[in-house]
This record gives sequence, structure tokens and C-alpha cells, in this order.
Amino acid sequence: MSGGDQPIDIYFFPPSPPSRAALMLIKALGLKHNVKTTNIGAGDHMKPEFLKMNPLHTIPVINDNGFTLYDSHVIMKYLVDVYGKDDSLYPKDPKKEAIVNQRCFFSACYLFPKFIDYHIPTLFLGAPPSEEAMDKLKEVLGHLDGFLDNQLFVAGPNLTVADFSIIAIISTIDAAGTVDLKTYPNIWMWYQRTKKALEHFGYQDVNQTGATGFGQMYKNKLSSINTTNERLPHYWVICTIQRFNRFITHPHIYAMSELNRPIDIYFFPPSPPSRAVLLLIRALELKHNIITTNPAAGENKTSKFLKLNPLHTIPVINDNGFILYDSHVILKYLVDVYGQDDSLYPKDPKKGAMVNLKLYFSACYLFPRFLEYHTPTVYLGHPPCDEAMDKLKDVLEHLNDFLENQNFVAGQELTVADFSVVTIISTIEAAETVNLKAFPNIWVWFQRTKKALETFGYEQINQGAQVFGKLYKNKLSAL
Ligand SMILES: N[C@@H](CCC(=O)N[C@@H](CS)C(=O)NCC(=O)O)C(=O)O
Repeated sequence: MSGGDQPIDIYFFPPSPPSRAALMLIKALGLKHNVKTTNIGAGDHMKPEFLKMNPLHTIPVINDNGFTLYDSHVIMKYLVDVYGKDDSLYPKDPKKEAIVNQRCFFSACYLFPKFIDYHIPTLFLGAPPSEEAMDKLKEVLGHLDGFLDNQLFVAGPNLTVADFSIIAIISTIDAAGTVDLKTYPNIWMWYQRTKKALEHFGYQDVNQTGATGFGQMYKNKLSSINTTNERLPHYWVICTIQRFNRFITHPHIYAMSELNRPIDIYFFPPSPPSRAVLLLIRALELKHNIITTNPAAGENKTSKFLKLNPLHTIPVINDNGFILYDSHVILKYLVDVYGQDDSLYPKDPKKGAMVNLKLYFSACYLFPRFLEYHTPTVYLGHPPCDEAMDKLKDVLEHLNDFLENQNFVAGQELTVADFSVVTIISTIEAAETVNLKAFPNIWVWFQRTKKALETFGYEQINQGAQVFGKLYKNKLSAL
């Protein structure tokens, strides 16, 4: 069934939820494939040949006749685009798709990291389970339970790739006995329903077996800690504790449609993701209202705001009653609905996948590292942390490598991924956290991108970066 001559290679390890999600999807699409077992416990993912395919050293990775791709969410989107008989698993309708993207984003940047943060220190460092990590895991499970209120599947009435992604994690939590899932009645019902829906796609062989294997390892480790308090260092942990992921997109461009009402954008100038969306709104020349929402004053935690976005992040948009959060999901949605052409988000599945990869990188690597370094100082007055700086520099190094021989972050053309990344980089520059000139590809790209965005009000919108920079520097000098 696959487009090229060769079966698709998937680099897979049974205990890994994202690899199981991608493999189940390959089976659901009936694609010929080779499973290349990649034992991350034995360091297979750090070998040079693997790093050439995925510098971020995560599994799954696929190789579809020479086209390699990583991140399970990006992979799933690409596979449905290219090989799906219909769009049921990843709807093309921009609003329906935006909800799938949002749930994938939730899985990648909330549920999976919280799952990792709870289990991995025990599994690989022999640390006793952390109550704080449990509280955070339970908080995201509460959000998931909320999404499933009066809804059959995580993104609406039908099964989508978001269910593949989320069930791979939920079944692992279940197998590890970490949380009694029955205390989340909506999750529990959905879990039974989705297992049944995925039965024909290798749920038992691919997913249950891997989840059970993980659960067994975890339980064994837990009982050995309880008895011997042994500590086992493991080098996977360093990478995995970093964790993270993301979500997606799709082609199909709609003519500039007529807006009845301006788009509301809940925005705060110092917030890089807010600025990315506002820049795109300006680039697409959309009528809009800015609703300033200051998280430092708790304006993102009012009951009114939480109704719009239970995850209490900004930006949020309200497009004539269609409410959407997560900047990356919003960027994709706006280009789909209002882009005059597909230049900022290419329709071609391979080019689209490249943009997705970089949005994923921005959402789940660059932005978290940016926050981890700056927010303890800004909000808690803590001195900067060397480890957080090392991690920030590490992702900047990746970005610098991505930009080798490339004009923009997702290829030779400007895309929404540049909007997302530039708002973070400019904030790092304003805070004078890192000398960006030490990353020559980033530096050259930064100048090029600022110029490309000049006509969309970059200078004015990006003043928020200066506001953040000043705040950070003041806090630092007050220490
Ligand atoms: N966002 C990625 C996350 C993948 C991921 O973190 N996989 C883990 C295994 S569950 C991994 O490869 N860890 C090794 C590492 O990060 O070095 C995806 O969805 O593919």
C-alpha cells in the first residue's frame, strides 16, 4: 500500500507509548512495514546512525522510502495525509482538524511529559515516587476527563490519531497501576471504548504487550526500591527526563473568507507564543481585538478564562465562537482558513511534515527550556540555574544545526514555524541570556527573519520581548 517500493521502516521499542501509537496507526492504514527494534535502554538511539535520522534521539522514527521523520504526532499526520483512504482519522475540515491537533498537543506536551516525570526517576534512578509528580499527573488526567465529558473520543464523536496517542499512554499508566483510572469515569469509559475500536489494528499485540511490559518493569522496580532502596543510574534517564513532544497540521487552503466579527486574541506582550499568533494575524491582515490577559495578575485563572482554556495558557483565539488554544494549533488553523496561499504552511505532506517537526521542536523543546531557565528567576527570584542553561544551550545547538544551509527553520521558505521560533529567540536576545552570535546559523537566520517579518509589524509587536527582557534583568540585578 505504501507509495514507494519499499515497506516503511519504523524504529520502535515496545515499552515506548509514542512508538506504539505510530505502529498501531501503520497497522490501521494497512501499510507494509518493517519493525526495527531500537532498544533505548541499551543506547541504540544514541548511535551515530540513529542520530543522523533524529538528532533529538527519540523513537519512533520512520523511513518511508528515504523520507525519514520523527515525532509520533508528526509521523501519524504524515501517514494519514499520504496513505489514508479517507480523512476520518485526521479530518481535513480546519475546525475539526484543529481540535485533533490540540489533543495531540495536549498528549505531547502535557500528558506524556507528566507520565515520564512520574515514572522515569523510579524506573531508571531508583528514586521513590514523587508526590508532586503524582499531583501533576492527576491534574492532566483531570483535564483529559474534562475533554471527554459528553464526548465519545478525545477529539469529538469519532476515533482519530489523537486517541492512538493518548491510549498508548493511558494503557501504560493502567498497566503500571499508577493511578486508579476508574476514579476518572469519562477516561475509563473512553478507554474501554477505544480499546475495542483499536482491536483490529493490533491493539493487543502492539499496545497491550508493550504497556504490560512497561508496567511489569515499573512494578518490579518499585518493589525493589521499597525493599532495598537501590539506585540504578541509567543514561536514558537524562534524555528522557528532558522528554516532550507536540502535534501537527495538514494541507488544504481556503480562500480568504469573510469574517463576520473580528477575531478575539487573548494576548500578553511578554509571552512569545502570544506574539507569534498576533504576528500571523497581522500577516494575514485579519480583523482582530486584542484582549490583554496578564498571567502574573492571575487573569488566566479566572473562571471565565478557564472556560475558554482549561489549560490556562495564552494565547487563545475566539473566531466567531470557535475557541482555540495553543499557539501552534492556532497558527495552523489560521493559515488553513484565512491564508491566501499555502506558503506559510505548505500543503505538500512532506513539506508540511517539516513545518510540523519544527513546531513540535518549538513547543516541546525550545519553549520549555526557555521557561525553565527564566521563570524561576522572574517569578520566584531564584538565581539562574547552570543545568537549565546547559539545557537551553543544548536546544539552541540543535536549532543552529537545523539551520545549516537553510534559510528558514523548516526549509528555504518562511513558514509559521519561523513565527513561533523567532518570538522565543528575540526574547532570549532581549533578556541577554545567551550570546546568540555564538550560534552563527541562528544569528544569520534571526536577522533574515526579522527582515521578512518587518512588514507585519514585527518591531511593534515584538516590543513585548523588551518588556520581558527588562523584567528579567531587573529581577536578576535585585538578587
Ligand atoms: N514527541 C516524541 C516523544 C518520543 C519520546 O520521547 N520517546 C522516548 C521513548 S518513550 C524516547 O525515545 N526517549 C529517548 C530519548 O529521549 O533519548 C514522539 O511523540 O515521538
